[in-house]
Amino acid sequence: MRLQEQDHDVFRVLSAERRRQREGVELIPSENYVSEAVLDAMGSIFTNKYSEGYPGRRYYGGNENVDDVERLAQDRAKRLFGVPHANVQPYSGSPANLAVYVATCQSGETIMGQNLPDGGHLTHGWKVSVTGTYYRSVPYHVKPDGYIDVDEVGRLAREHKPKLIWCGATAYVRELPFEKIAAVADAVGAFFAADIAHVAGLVLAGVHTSPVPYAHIVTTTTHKTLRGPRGAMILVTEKGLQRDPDLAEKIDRAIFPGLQGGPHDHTTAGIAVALGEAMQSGFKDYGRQIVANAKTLAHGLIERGFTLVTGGTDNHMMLIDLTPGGPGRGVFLQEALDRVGITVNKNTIPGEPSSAFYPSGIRLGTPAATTRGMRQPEMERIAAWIALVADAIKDYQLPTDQPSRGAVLRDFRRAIQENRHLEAVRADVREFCLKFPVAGT
Ligand code: DSN
Repeated sequence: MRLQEQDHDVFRVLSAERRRQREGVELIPSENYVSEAVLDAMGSIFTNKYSEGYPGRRYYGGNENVDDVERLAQDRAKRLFGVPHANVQPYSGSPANLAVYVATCQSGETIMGQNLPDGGHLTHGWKVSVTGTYYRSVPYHVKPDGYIDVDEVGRLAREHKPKLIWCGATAYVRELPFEKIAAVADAVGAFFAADIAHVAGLVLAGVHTSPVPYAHIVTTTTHKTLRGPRGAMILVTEKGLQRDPDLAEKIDRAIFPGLQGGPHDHTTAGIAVALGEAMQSGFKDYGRQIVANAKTLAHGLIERGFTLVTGGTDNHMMLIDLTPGGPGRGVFLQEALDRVGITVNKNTIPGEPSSAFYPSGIRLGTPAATTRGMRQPEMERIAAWIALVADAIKDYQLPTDQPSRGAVLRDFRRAIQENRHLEAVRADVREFCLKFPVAGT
């Protein structure tokens, strides 16, 4: 029996999500829309199988087809990125990154990564992640201009002698300085891991530097600019194998049996399909268009009076700094944009004056909109809508005393529901979006 007949409750929610994706503009820079082919693989019977181990070395029978699909994914990853080893089993980015620690460090040893409020990722040593509690984390920062402070990376590395240094970010709008940070890591004898979760698709399209010549290990999720299913990969480079000939084996053992059990074979199949898509010549055009769209959107926002961290973007993403209107206002703009069908996320900005829950920035980007076929003229329209929405809520301020925040937010939520201008924008956004179909919706 199909879902529609069997389970009305789940089907109803799924239908609502289809409508949300179809009728709204997705600007969260870590999200994307997969193809029908990736959806087919993800929804396939590969989900029925257990296959602990690796191709040819499994702990269960009946894995001849899983072996083939996993080898396909590995081979495509190796060819695309130009690396000798790929592990495609991590359930997602966080376990992939954790495996890098397990393979290279002992608990309590020193590691370095970009500070989370400065755009870094939780798993690069932030204090509430196990990567910041099981290891001694020494974070590095961005400079007042928003660019990574490479001099500080060098200073801290010489002082603290880390075992592992990360370069990669979750909210960084400029080219990642792989070569410079690799030089620091090499000088102090640290492993250098590049986390390219956000920019993997841009690397393949040739619009972002590849870390492969510089890093020992590269991790990436597969669902962002790479446009595959939710999953991750760990790549070991030639440089990594020169540093430690057992590094690939250590990474594989860290994933299984170190951290995970059976791989999600339907996801592996989806990753293989997405990597096949990334091998097509059109993928380079896609990557170039993501960046062209981001630059147009950034320009359109700046023209309308917004302040952007670093003053623009080199990649797929931008960060609006809302502090000129008051600290902690990200929540208002995120929710007001949600109201009109434009999805973004509130985010800390470097030097955040408020908090992670009530941050002062908005993070937005173009990978998903670009997949839909939106181009520069559409980015102009989106910038105009964002400005209109921001103007409609400009008088809302986050109270500094926490107890009054609930009341202000309740008033705000009621007001944006009742606002007729926002209702009109919602209708325009819906009509606009229906011209750009989304696979699976
Ligand atoms: N939280 C993800 C992102 O949105 O960038 C990264 O883990």
